[in-house]
Amino acid sequence: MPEPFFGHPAWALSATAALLLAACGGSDDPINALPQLTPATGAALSNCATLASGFTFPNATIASAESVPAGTLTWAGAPVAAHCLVKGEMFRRTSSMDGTSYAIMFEMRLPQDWNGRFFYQANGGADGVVRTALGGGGANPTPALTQGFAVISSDAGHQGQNNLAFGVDYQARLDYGYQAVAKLTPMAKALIKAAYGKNPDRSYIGGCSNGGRHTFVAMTRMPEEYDGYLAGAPGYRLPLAAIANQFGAQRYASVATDPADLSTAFTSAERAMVSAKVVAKCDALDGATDGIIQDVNACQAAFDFQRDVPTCTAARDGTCLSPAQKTAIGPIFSGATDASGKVFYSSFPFDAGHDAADSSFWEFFVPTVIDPGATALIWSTPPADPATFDPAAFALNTPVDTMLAAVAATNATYTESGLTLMQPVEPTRLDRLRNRGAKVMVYHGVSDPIFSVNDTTAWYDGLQAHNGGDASNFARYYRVPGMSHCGVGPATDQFDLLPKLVDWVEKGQAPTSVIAQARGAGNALGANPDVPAGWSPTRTRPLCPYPQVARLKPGATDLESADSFRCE
Ligand SMILES: [Ca+2]
Repeated sequence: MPEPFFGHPAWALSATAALLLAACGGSDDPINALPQLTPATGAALSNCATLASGFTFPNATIASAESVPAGTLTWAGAPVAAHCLVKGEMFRRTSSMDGTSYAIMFEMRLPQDWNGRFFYQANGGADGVVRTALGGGGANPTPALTQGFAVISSDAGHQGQNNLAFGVDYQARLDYGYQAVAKLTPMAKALIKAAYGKNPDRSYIGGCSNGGRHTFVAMTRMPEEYDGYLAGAPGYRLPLAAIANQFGAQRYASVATDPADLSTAFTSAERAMVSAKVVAKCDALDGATDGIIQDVNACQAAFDFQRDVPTCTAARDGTCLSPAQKTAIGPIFSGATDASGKVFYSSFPFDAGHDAADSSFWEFFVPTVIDPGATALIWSTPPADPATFDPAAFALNTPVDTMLAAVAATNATYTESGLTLMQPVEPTRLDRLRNRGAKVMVYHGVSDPIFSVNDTTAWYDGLQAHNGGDASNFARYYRVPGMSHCGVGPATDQFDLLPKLVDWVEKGQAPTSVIAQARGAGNALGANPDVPAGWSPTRTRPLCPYPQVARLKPGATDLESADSFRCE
């Protein structure tokens, strides 16, 4: 069973987890030319079993190393290539704070036919699970392992997907925040050298959601360790996003007809109705009436939530929103605010995917079950007591200013705040990474209900500004209209940016548009339930490097093909 959205299920409880330019920049300009890194060259694995006993690294213990024949695992119905599976752990210890035994558990999958590259699979959610080290990512048709990468995956230093109580242990907080990646990276490179006789020629890190956050953190804390950074839906300000989501829960609670079910505040039918109104207003702005809103910015200017969504004059019936609903829900889109009225996280754009298959999970379940535990147990100083913690009561009754203060606080024990240990350090200042020839690619779904694409756009705008108005010679950013969190939504959500990133890093071939495909009926990775019935199941679209927008070519008529569109 593949894990098609590994940014996704880690946040999810198991029951719901099943859901989930083109300016060439400085390269033509000798004054501003960036160094060109050399391509990786492959090698063959000499021996697998000896890695169990023959490899040593400080603070690391190898538990097992065993050969995995081709086809033992499959991805999208295709066999995963023969490889060596190494399992181990680093920094085993017993916490003096909660008495728990902690370690950074990991697995590495080392392909028999190696391409000379290392891929750090940064996982989603609150980590806590060693997910299969395939380097799948999003709805990627070919996992990194099958592409020939040596791949590592870890639990980031604590066990239990739904166990947020690890946050009481300060070291476990730090490992989750940024230290697990820093500790595992040199070990992984050394293990690769032991397996193949040389270090990886090129190293990459990527993931979606919290995996995108790990990637952003590595961009700023480890600019020398990785040559390519591939971040999806980066929750790079995860604590603020989680508090914003609890702000949303408080607003929803004010209009929920069933206090035990926040989705009664903004039902599936109502969310679909809002998206239909957005589509009616914005779809054609890109030249194609095709259910996809490519011109995100023009849409935000054209669509007015208060004006363009019908206001109920009688009982709610799914075709309108009551005045009280509009009052409650409007600020969730315009951006959660603190007591002073300041937006502390981000606005969310209006788009076609507000009723995506995962939207109810993120909007109504996560903010009362997962966000509060993360806020109070992992990021707050001091943490709440896990034994008596009531997530829903915390989320619905705690003023957001209290939460914001707690995640920014420190004391003698928790000497780094939740914000500090989770967030990248000055993420718009990537000079060290840039100047050594490393590259960055980022993607984000416009309908993402948990981490706002607008927050990522604000990051990229800041990066552009820091680089004289154009960062495209080392960092490119792709918005995916209609896509929800790391996948699904009425979108072309299947694409593979990793080979594009490799070509950029190692050959200097900067990516332009990237072809994405819908996962309609019959897709090998499983159908996306949000693909509209009127679409070809294999509809394609170009993803355009921001700020470009895909527009219908003059005279083009085939709305199912990327060939009909161009990035402008
Ligand atoms: Ca359109």
